[in-house]
Amino acid sequence: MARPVFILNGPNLNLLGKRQPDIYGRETLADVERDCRSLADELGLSLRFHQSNAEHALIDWIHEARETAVGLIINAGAYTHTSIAILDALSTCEFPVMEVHISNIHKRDAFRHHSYVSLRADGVIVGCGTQGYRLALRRIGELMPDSSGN
Ligand code: CA2
Repeated sequence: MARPVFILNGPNLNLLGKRQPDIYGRETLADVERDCRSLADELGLSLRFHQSNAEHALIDWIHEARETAVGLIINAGAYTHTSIAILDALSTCEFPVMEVHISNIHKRDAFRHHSYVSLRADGVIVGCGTQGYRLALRRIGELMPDSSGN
């Protein structure tokens, strides 16, 4: 079985497509997962896709990923701006880490401008809507050791 790419989603992202469509769009998290799975098949990658509102659950999945995964994509939600614990967990990972935000956090409240996750992320995609997850997945594909990408 191929080693997977983990896609982790933090607090309130289970509400995607159900509230604030002006900021986060109309796609649900299930739509995002479906589209990522279809792209992963195309790229020959296997996927683990999770969401939790609990910081410790995200940290436990990062620990699992560090033993089993080839890459990780994370939208840590509001924990992005607060969680040194998530940064510490990500800092133990040796594979590519991509950070995704659906909205452009730099166009929003000042407290969203700083990201602890960015201190470890190899790449950051903001403001591209839910397409950002697929862009991040393509980037992880490019960074695979047997890929011809940069
Ligand atoms: O833009 C993003 O992806 C964020 O990570 C989303 C977080 C926010 O705290 C970050 O600053 C930026 C919030 C996730 C809440 O998601 C919802 C989705 C639909 C309806 C309500 C909340």
